[in-house]
Amino acid sequence: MMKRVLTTCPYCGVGCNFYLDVRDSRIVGIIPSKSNSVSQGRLCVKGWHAHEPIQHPDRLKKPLIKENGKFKEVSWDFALDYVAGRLKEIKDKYGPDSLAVCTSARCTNEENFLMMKFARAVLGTNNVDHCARTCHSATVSGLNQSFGSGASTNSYDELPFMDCILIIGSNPTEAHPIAGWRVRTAIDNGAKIIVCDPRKILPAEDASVFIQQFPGSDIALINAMINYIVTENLHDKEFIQQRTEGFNELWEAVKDCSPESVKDITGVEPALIKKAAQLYAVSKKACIMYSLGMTEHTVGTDNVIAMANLAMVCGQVGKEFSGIYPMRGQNNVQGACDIGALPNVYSGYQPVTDETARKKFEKAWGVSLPKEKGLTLTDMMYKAIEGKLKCFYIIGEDQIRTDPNSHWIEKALDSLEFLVVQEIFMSDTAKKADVVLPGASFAEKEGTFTCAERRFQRVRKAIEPIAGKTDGEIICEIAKRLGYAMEDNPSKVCDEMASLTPLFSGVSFDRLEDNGLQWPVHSKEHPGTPVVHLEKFIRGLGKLIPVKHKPPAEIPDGEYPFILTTGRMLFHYNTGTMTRRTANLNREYPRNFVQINSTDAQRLGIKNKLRVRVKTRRGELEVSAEVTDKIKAGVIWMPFHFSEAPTNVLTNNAFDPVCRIGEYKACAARVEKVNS
Ligand SMILES: Nc1nc2c(c(=O)[nH]1)N[C@H]1C(S)=C(S)[C@@H](COP(=O)(O)OP(=O)(O)OC[C@H]3O[C@@H](n4cnc5c(=O)[nH]c(N)nc54)[C@H](O)[C@@H]3O)O[C@H]1N2
Ligand SMILES: Nc1nc2c(c(=O)[nH]1)N[C@H]1C(S)=C(S)[C@@H](COP(=O)(O)OP(=O)(O)OC[C@H]3O[C@@H](n4cnc5c(=O)[nH]c(N)nc54)[C@H](O)[C@@H]3O)O[C@H]1N2
Ligand code: SF4
Ligand SMILES: [Mo]
Repeated sequence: MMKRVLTTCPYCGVGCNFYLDVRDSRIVGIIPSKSNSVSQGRLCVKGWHAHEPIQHPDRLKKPLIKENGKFKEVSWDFALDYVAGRLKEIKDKYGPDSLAVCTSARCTNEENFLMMKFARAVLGTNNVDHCARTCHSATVSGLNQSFGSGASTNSYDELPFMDCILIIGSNPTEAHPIAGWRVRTAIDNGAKIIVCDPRKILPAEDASVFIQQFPGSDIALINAMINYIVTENLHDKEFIQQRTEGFNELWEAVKDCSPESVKDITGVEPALIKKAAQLYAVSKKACIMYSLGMTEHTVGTDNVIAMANLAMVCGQVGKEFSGIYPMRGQNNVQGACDIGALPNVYSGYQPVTDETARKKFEKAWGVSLPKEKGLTLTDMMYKAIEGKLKCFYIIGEDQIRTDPNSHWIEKALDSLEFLVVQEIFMSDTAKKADVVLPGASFAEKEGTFTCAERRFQRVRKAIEPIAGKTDGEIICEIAKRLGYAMEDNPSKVCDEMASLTPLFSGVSFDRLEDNGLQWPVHSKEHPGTPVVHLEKFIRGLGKLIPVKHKPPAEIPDGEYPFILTTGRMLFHYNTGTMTRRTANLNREYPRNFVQINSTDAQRLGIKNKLRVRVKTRRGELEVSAEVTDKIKAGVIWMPFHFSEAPTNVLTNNAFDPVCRIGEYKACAARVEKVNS
């Protein structure tokens, strides 16, 4: 039997669509969708190979329970009874807030909704969070303060028509390739590109201005741009007057921040900052694309606010062909936030502390709900170490490999009384669990993902769940054993989400058949919203908020003289549980490495491809060196996709005080030659 099933890519937040080619219950290939508005017949190399890991022999197929340190296969009934029993026991003994859940941005909206409902209505806690904490939580907290909404303001299809694209802390060619293709088209159409990145990423080759600043100096850089723009009278006075508040306070904070004054902090020539500022300010159609280079800092929230200030001062937001594109990472991280897999909000960002919102959910779910905000993922780890958090139920996230400072995370997980991990592969975090429940991949379920341009798109089932159940069904079965019935049909869960969420009350499966829908979707007739903040910002007036440069939590010194920054590469995806099991992808980059500038390498006697030791105050690793001029002198860079040489033993678990994101993008490190 042959069939082709249209679905959405399980990797990055761009949201490309393709057909899974199924023959006799085996998925044998991928065919891009030409009619999908996001991908328009294109896919990147990961998308083209997305079918390979699905039926890999390493897939988890049976529930596992640990006995005397070893996993034993058990039946579904046994495992689910056991999990439900332990959850109840811990809740009765220590209270509901001794439990926490982590949902998965790799799973569907419907599964995330079920999991946040499970935490709140069944366990009775708001302790629910997911990997957005490590990723774009600064976007949500920053843009929310500036605009009243933390999502992308505009759509991908505007990118090719921009006159100017400011790319800062984002590597679209590798991390969001089909958005990167639109940037390429813009360049071909004559757009001017400004790249601000400690590394010479591909778009920098074609940039009109390439600014290679030190990691962690972005507020100084942006404030200097604003200073120059206002000093040269290039700001949009009408926009500032009519659409924003707080200009005087902002000016007070940036008036002494000239491009010359920030040279030592940023390591950038003032003339380059001026050129970039002028280009962005005077271009008719200009936008900002940013990502983790801005968010993963102890000043992540302030970094995002600084960018929003820049856009508003120049009037480059609130209209078509402008705006701010936070390049959301995971396939469904936008959605996991939107449906309320966060400790402070229900779906559609309705605060749990808002009496009216809470009453609405209590009525719909027939239970009383917790009134206080729950713990962020970051704080769950602290509470585990303090002995206050006893139990953690994690779906599709590998904290040991992906949270900063792995040794500390291991200590936190070891402090728990009970850890459940629902996974498709035996991740390092799953190895620590008391119970491992085998989940189902994107190809085994119905549902929706929401991509980085706020677009709901369908995910469709091509084969039966390999381990017998979808992630959503597993949650519902545990809920049932705890005495609470939840609807598990994905289309009906979507309807329930819509009925409780004004932001996307018009969304239902039947309306997503063609190209999905971009929220806000206020009613069944509403066509969706490609550009937000058009006449006014969601919060009313846009808020200009003064922010000032603060150095990263750890700065270089004699012992640790380099700034280590980390990130991703085209061929691998996060922990690599899937891309490392994809032959053609793993062939390209089978092992970890560190990029180091050639002058630094020469000084230390380090040669290309030879082994070096990278050390920080938290750990050390041996990897090979990639000697290159693409990285700024004084800075080193590592990817984090390799569990055999796990980069996060090095990174710093210092956090942004507002959004609690970790500082993956700047810590102090040393590099030594390994004599062998
Ligand atoms: N191929 C691939 N694609 C992915 C992923 C993947 O693992 N692999 N992961 C997905 C996920 S979860 C996410 S969140 C996105 C992330 O997408 P991106 O944020 O674009 O990816 P990163 O490589 O983490 O970082 C982007 C850039 O920030 C720069 N940078 C480092 N420090 C600083 C700094 O202090 N300031 C500035 N301005 N720039 C800095 C880096 O040099 C890098 O070029 O990608 C998604 N797409
Ligand atoms: N050093 C460093 N570390 C970082 C970052 C960085 O820039 N530098 N970036 C951070 C960012 S932005 C992110 S988003 C995190 C990502 O961190 P994670 O979310 O931990 O990484 P992933 O590899 O995307 O996948 C999580 C797990 O989900 C499983 N999975 C996939 N699909 C499904 C499914 O359908 N069901 C179930 N049950 N499981 C599934 C995979 O097997 C994998 O083990 O990493 C963070 N860590
Ligand atoms: S760009 Fe992102 S969504 Fe598109 S095929 Fe590549 S990984 Fe998948
Ligand atoms: Mo991410």
